[in-house]
Amino acid sequence: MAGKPPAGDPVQDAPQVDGPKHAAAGLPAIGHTLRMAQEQMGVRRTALTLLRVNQKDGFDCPGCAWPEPEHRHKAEFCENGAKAVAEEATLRRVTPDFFVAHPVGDLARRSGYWLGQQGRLTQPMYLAEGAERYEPVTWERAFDIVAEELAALGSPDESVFYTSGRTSNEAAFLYQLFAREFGTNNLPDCSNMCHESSGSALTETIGVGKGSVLLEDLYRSDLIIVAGQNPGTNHPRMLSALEKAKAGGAKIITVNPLPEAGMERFKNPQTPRGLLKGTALTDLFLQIRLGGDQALFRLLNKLILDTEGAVDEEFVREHTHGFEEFTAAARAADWDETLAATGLDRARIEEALAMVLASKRTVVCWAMGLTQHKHAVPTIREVVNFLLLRGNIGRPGAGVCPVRGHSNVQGDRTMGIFERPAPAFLDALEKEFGFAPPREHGLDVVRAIRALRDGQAKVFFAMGGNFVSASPDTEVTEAAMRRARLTVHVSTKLNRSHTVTGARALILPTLGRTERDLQGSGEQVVTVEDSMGMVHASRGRLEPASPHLLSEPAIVCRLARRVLGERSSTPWEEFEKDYATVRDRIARVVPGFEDFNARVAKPGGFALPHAPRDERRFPTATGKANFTAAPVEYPELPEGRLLLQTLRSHDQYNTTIYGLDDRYRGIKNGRRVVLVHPADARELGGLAEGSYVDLVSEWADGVERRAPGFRVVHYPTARGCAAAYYPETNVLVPLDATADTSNTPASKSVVVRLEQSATV
Ligand SMILES: Nc1nc2c(c(=O)[nH]1)N[C@H]1C(S)=C(S)[C@@H](COP(=O)(O)OP(=O)(O)OC[C@H]3O[C@@H](n4cnc5c(=O)[nH]c(N)nc54)[C@H](O)[C@@H]3O)O[C@H]1N2
Ligand SMILES: Nc1nc2c(c(=O)[nH]1)N[C@H]1C(S)=C(S)[C@@H](COP(=O)(O)OP(=O)(O)OC[C@H]3O[C@@H](n4cnc5c(=O)[nH]c(N)nc54)[C@H](O)[C@@H]3O)O[C@H]1N2
Ligand SMILES: [Mo]
Repeated sequence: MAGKPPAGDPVQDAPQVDGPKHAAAGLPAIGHTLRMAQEQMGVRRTALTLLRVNQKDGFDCPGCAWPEPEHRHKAEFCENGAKAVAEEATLRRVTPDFFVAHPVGDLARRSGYWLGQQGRLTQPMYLAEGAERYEPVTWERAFDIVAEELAALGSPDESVFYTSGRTSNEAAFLYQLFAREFGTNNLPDCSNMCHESSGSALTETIGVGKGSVLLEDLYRSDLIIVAGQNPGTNHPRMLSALEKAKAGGAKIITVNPLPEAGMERFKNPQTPRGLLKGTALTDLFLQIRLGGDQALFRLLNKLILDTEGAVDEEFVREHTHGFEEFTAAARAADWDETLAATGLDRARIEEALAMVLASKRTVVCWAMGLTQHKHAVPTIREVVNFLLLRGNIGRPGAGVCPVRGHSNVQGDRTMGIFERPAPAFLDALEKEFGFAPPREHGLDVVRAIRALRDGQAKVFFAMGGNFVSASPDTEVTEAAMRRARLTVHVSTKLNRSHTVTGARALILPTLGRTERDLQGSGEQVVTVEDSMGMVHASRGRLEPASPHLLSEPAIVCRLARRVLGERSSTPWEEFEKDYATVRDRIARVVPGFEDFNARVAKPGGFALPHAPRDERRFPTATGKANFTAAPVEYPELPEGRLLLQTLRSHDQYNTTIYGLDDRYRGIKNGRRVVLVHPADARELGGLAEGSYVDLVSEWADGVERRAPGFRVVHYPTARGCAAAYYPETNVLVPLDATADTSNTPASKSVVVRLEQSATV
């Protein structure tokens, strides 16, 4: 079965494998960073740019949403942050000539990696109906085209306004304001595919859909549980925080189907010890089956209830609701069922329990490993039950810590990017801007795809991101996009969404975080909110990639003026000229932003209020923290099948591919790999290491979804659980396979069979 990867992809994908590593960062990370950064930016720009990341007068790292430590006298080294910066600050350019050489049909055959490597977009480009090539267009003409298509709609609800989480608070606030003045709540965002499950579960149980810990809490905790997260790759700076917590005496339990190098040992490149030996981070590794977390936490909860004196009774009495019903459900938890659901052994769970009982201050951190399952919301609710039982919310050193992805995804939601806005938010908008915002709920990502597919939505506008590649069920999503009248992307770099278009399409090139943003009133700063609710300023310094770029706020303001005209009394021109005037409005509309301009001018910014954390007040329907009692669920695995999780390699940022290596997992020079436990490989008919298979997903609708030509890699994953990279595998995730309540695609548990590959 040996062979080569499928033909047709211009990027040579020929994976080589040398086994998982057991430590992250260290000297190799510095070497890799400098090499990648210098390839994109040259030596001088690399030095100048990387020194400004996350400094008090610099720009916010466009990488992840992990917060900055308070004393940032020197740049905290982060390999993947540096790659994100280099990707944006690259000296490569996509000019109009490029589009002459590459008709859109040619671009559609290129890999995402190749598209991204072409460099920064430099001019607005237009693909006319029936045309084969994008052509340069003026900004005025581009806004006219959008206005024309919006005016032709039967209702504002036939338009969709997507947001990816890099957009600043100012741009996001203006964008949602424009969409709502236009008349729709169709504001899906990447959050719908990301932490929506966390938001749903937390809002219901503690009344605030955000994490309840600050960095100091991590440092003070006794026990940190990291479940369903790979910080060594996706939140590298979190490893320094975990190291510091350990130095203060904290223990760490890691819950993951994969042994991830970063959680094993962290070699902090900023300390001499780190460079040599590093710090072992994980004290106890629970190698769980995909989707087994709810069962695990449910059993731990039963065991806590069964232990004399383990429940914080005063907290439960004073601050919670639903304890009786929860207790009844938890007492029914069963060892055998839990062992089957989790694949763990009894001794490990007992060890975990001992650590839980020994801890007075426990934090649970999680990311996509918990949020992207059918039962993600009840799983996260069970984590909340677990913390509530021992009073671990609203106490220093303890709490919930959903670790966000995109650098401002949390802020965008705070600014009103949400298809189901709270009535109080709409009331505040109405009062401030004097128009009646639409009250009906809008479309999330999955519903927007259905609406486009069914011809109910006709204009798709994206503020950043790569909707076509990030969304599930690639073939369905692409066909949906092609049915649109107009697709518009505000982007920094070329990606697949520019090549799979509606009848007409626009690419609107914009400034990145690293770049100077000069407007009528002078140089502008923007603001962002990190994963822990800290708001701070970001100021870019680099010369923009091209003189034709507009900032995201400018694009929204000009579009709003063109589309809304006399209908709107909002001072769009003034907003574009001076973002401080936008912040004045945010201060009046969004709670917690009072005196915004003055507070954000202080180095380090400010913390948004969080009632459960600050005052043990729970703004839920019951006025208390809610215990919940859902039935335990876990994925079923039919004979001869595997559960596939779709995850990130070390060399990518979502759909942006930086390179073809996944260093910590020992994979080089290729992405079409599937990680399979050697015993599963044997049982599935002897899938040899290095053989090639097609991944075929099986779903209730009977449609065959196939991703061809993946190299089998024998890997120490949990039994029955395979792993392969996203977005190559999004073709396998059925559009209707989503989490209950949050509607997030269940991209971490896809039932697949492996077939010998016919394409190689
Ligand atoms: N360099 C880099 N940084 C990034 C990103 C990037 O692509 N590249 N993306 C950003 C974004 S938007 C996000 S949302 C975050 C994503 O950050 P992560 O959530 O860390 O990203 P994934 O690669 O999806 O990894 C999921 C992890 O959960 C584990 N896992 C999967 N299923 C289960 C399960 O059922 N139970 C348990 N316990 N574990 C499970 C996987 O083995 C893996 O370790 O990172 C952000 N930061
Ligand atoms: N199968 C599977 N699917 C997934 C996931 C998974 O784990 N598995 N993860 C999901 C998650 S967690 C997320 S968050 C989504 C990500 O979904 P998106 O956020 O839509 O995707 P990205 O790949 O982050 O978007 C990259 C593009 O953003 C543009 N961009 C970069 N910076 C800027 C900027 O400053 N301004 C503007 N306007 N544009 C910019 C560039 O053009 C770049 O090509 O994918 C989801 N899809
Ligand atoms: Mo995300």
